[in-house]
This record gives sequence, structure tokens and C-alpha cells, in this order.
Amino acid sequence: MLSQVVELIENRHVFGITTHVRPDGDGIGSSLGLCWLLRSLGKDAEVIVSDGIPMAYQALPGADEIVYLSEVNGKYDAVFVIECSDVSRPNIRNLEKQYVVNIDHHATCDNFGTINWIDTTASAVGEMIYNLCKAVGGRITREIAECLYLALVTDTGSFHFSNTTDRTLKVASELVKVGVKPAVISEAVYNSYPWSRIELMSRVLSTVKRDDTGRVAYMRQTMEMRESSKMADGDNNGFVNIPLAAKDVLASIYMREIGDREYRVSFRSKGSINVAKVAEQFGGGGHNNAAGCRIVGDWDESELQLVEAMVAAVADSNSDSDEPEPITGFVGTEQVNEVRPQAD
Ligand SMILES: [Mn+2]
Repeated sequence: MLSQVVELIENRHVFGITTHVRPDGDGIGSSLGLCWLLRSLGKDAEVIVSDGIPMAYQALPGADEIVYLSEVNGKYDAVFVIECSDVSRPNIRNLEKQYVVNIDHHATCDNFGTINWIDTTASAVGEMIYNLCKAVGGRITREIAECLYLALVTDTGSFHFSNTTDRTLKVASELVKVGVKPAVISEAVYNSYPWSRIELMSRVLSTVKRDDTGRVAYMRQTMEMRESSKMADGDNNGFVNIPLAAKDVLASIYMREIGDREYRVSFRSKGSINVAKVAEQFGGGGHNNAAGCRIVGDWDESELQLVEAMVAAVADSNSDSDEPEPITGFVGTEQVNEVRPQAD
């Protein structure tokens, strides 16, 4: 809990901070924000990850100092593990042998740390790091503010998901007061993709169809599409959400060919439609409105099974209530790593 984290920071000096592989804005923004906070308190801190971070986050203060490694040694007094369902998610060897501080806002998190601070009411870990800053008597510097703002804006879909609360907006307001320019951050996050994203998007969208009820949309991405568009990792983030922009579409399925007869599948939904249950039927998992799985087999046949399962899930939720609820959960930008553990 928070008081244990505060005490740990007061008593220890050399810290590592890490997050999950294929980090999202909350993972990277919160890690860097915490790093700047620890440094402002006179501590030694560095962010360590095992793989590259998306281009959109590379402009964050401190991103150029991130250390890439696959194994951690004993040089840290403690390692903060941000937004991870388990200790293997950062893909760093020997992490479990460290003094681990687990900080997350997901209910699905294992208590794998020596200290576990889980706050499921926080919109993002970024909001928790803000609270931590206040609790340790730190000052929100411009660097901390930019990192935490990015965490908030990405995890709340620019403040339009249902996880956005008055507290989220209050924290965002405080960060803007310190000098964050929301338009600059939004531009970096949402309007800085390479053209290959647009090319790939046009090809993927050319495959989109709806089932007979018109409520479930599904689309495909072949290996050839990805290769010919020279897509970099992350260029297809968020595609699965695009069909949800149609009023009548309540759920979306995005199948990506990743090998011979092998596909990675993302699911998104609106309101009370539970796509995690759909994903579980195929060995995957995730959240109510965002989930995923891997599937092996004939493409058409697999697609048919997925669509049928999704249509059933939509019918199930209709029996609960006649009116679709407003969009909830992580629908918007694709929060790849929000979907844990198997998705995307
Ligand atoms: Mn998050």
C-alpha cells in the first residue's frame, strides 16, 4: 500500500523502475514520472525495459536515458514494477530476485511484489504516481507533469473512457498548471504516426464486414498487408476500435495473421458486452470491453466461430438491458497491454 511505498522511498536509495513489454503510455509515462520524482528527492533511479518504446513516447523527458536490458543484477535497493499482471511481464530475467514493488491499477494483478500497491479506482498508474508525489512531499516538476499527463491521456482515451473521474481531471488540471501543454502531447501521441499506418489502415478496413445483426464488425490483416506496408510495431494500434465509431456496431473483432494458420485476435465492445468471456472461450482473456486471444486453424472457419461467439455475447448483454450503456472501459486507442495476459 501507499504508506509502505513512502517508507521504502525514504529508507532506500538506488531504484530501478520497469513496466511491461510493448509498453503503453501509462507504463512508460508512469515509469518516467516516478523516475523524475525519485531523482528530485535525491535518489538514484533509472527506467529499465527489455524492448523498444513506441515512437510516440520517445519525446518524453528522460526517454533517451531509458536502459535496455534483458537481465537485472543486484545493484538496486528496490525495483518498481509498473502496470504488470505478474513479475514476468517486463521480460527481464532475475527480476523476481529483486526487492519488488508492484504498482498497478488493475484488479487482475497478482500480489507478486514484496510491497503491493494496487488502486483499482485510479484511471491510470499515472494518477497513483501523482498521489505518491504528494504523499512523499515531492514537488511536481515540469518533467514529472509531462510524463504523468501522457499516462492519463492515453489510459483514459483523452479523457473519454468511463475510467475518467473528477480526480483524474483534477490531477490533469494540476499537471497543466505546472506547464504541460495538452495540445503538444496529443499531437505527439495521436498525430505522429508514419504514413505506413494509414496505408495499412486502408487495407485492413477494406476487409471489414458486419454480421447479419449489424452489431458485430470483423476484419482481417494478412501477413502480406503488414509486410508490404512496412509496418513497424505499433502501427496498427487502435485499428480494432475503428468499427465501433458506427452507432449500431457494438463489438469488433480484429484478426491478424501472425504465422501459418495462426492469428492474433483483438476484441473490443461497448457497454455491458463482455468480450473477456468471448476471449476465454478461445484460451485468451482481458477486460470487459477489451480482450484478445490467439487462435490456430482455417481462417474462414476461425472467423466464423469468433463472430458466432461474439454475436452470442451481444445477445446475452441485450437480455440484461434493452438500452446499450455508454462506452465504458478501454475502448479508444488500443491499450495493447491493458489486455492481459494473453491478448494482442
Ligand atoms: Mn494503465
